[in-house]
Amino acid sequence: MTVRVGVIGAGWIGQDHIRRLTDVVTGAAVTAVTDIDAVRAGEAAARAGARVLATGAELVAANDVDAVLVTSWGPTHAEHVLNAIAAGKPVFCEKPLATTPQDCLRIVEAECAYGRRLVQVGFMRRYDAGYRQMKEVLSSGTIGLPLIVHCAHRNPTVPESYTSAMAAQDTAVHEIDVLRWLLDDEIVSAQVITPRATTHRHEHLRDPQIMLFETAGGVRIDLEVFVNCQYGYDIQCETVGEQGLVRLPDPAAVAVRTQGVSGSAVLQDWKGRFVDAFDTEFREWIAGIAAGREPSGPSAWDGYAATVITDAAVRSLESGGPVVTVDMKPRPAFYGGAA
Ligand code: NAD
Ligand code: ISE
Repeated sequence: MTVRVGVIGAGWIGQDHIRRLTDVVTGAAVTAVTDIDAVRAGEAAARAGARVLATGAELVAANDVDAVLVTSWGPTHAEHVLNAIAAGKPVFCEKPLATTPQDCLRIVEAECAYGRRLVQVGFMRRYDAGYRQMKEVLSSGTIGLPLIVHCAHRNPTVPESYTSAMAAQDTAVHEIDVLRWLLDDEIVSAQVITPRATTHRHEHLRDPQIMLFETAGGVRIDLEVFVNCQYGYDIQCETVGEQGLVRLPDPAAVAVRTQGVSGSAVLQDWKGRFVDAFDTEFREWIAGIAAGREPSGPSAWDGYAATVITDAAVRSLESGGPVVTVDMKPRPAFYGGAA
C-alpha cells in the first residue's frame, strides 16, 4: 500500500520532507501540496508529481490524501491539525503542535473524543541514534539514577525576525521534549537567566540564554541556548548519574590533519545534523499508517507539555529570571496518565 500524503506549507522544512517522502521513504507518495504562496506550492508539487490545492481545508478533505503533513507557520498548525482529526486522518505536525496551551488542549480534547491516536508531533530528536543510545544507557541503570543534565543548543546565526522568546519556543523546545522522553520524567519548573549578550546578535535579541529546568523526580537541567555562536550548529547533551555519565556522541566526521592543525568540520545546520533522525521518523510514521497502527511517536500530549513548559520559560525570561512553576493539566488516561 502506498500512503498518499498531502503537505500544508512548502517552505524550508516542507520542501525537505517532500523530498524525503518522495525519494527516501518507501511506501509513501506526496499527492497534494498547498501553500499560501502559490508559486512555492507549484514548484514543490511539480518536483513531487503532486497537484496543488488552494487551502489546507481542501487538502485535508481530498480523496487522494490518506495522511496530512503540517509544515506551515506555527500559529496556523492548530487549525490544520483539528481539521485532520475531524476528517479521521493521521496528521504529522512539525513543532510546535500549537503556539498556545489552550490550542494544544483543543487538539488533545478532539483526539480523545475521536478515541484513537491520529496526531504525531515532529520532535525528531527521539529518532536520533545518539539520543536513542543515551536512552538505552539510562534505562539499563548502568550509570544509576540520573541527577544532572548539561545541554547546549547552538545555531551559527538567526535572522532578524527571530525573537528572544523563540529561544524557548522555537529552539529549546527540542531539548524540552527529548529530555522529558529520555528521563521519563516531567519538567515542573523553568528559569531563564541571561549572561552578557553577544555583539553578533540583532539589537533586540537576548542571546545567549541559560535555561534551568527541574523535573518532578528532582533532576536539574541546564541548557545553554546560543543562536549566534558563529562557528556552527552544535548540539551537546551529557547526563550525570550516580555511577557515571553518558554523553551524546559528536556527529560522525572524518578527522583531518593539515598545515599543523588537527580537526574535523562542524555541521552548519539542523538539516544535516538530524538528517538520519528525520528519515527514521518518517519511515516509522509511514510504516505505522500502512500497517493501520496508531502513531507511536511524540503525541498531542507531548506537544501540549512542550508548549506549557516553553511558556513558563518565556515568562521567566520576560520577568527578569525568576523560577516559574509549570502549570500543566493532569495527563489523561488516553495518553497513559492516571487522570
Ligand atoms: P518557512 O517559513 O520556510 O515555511 C513555512 C511555509 O508555510 C511558507 O511557505 C508559508 O507560505 C506557508 N504557510 C504559512 N501558513 C500557511 C497556511 N495556513 N497554509 C498553507 N501554507 C502556509 O518555515 P519553516 O522553517 O519551513 O518552518 C515551518 C515549521 O516547521 C515551523 O513550525 C517550524 O518551527 C518547524 N521547523 C521544525 C524544524 C525541526 O527541526 N523539526 C526545523 C525547522 C522548522
Ligand atoms: C528551528 O526551527 C529548529 O527546529 C531547529 O531544529 C533548531 O535547532 C533551530 O534553533 C530552530 O530555529
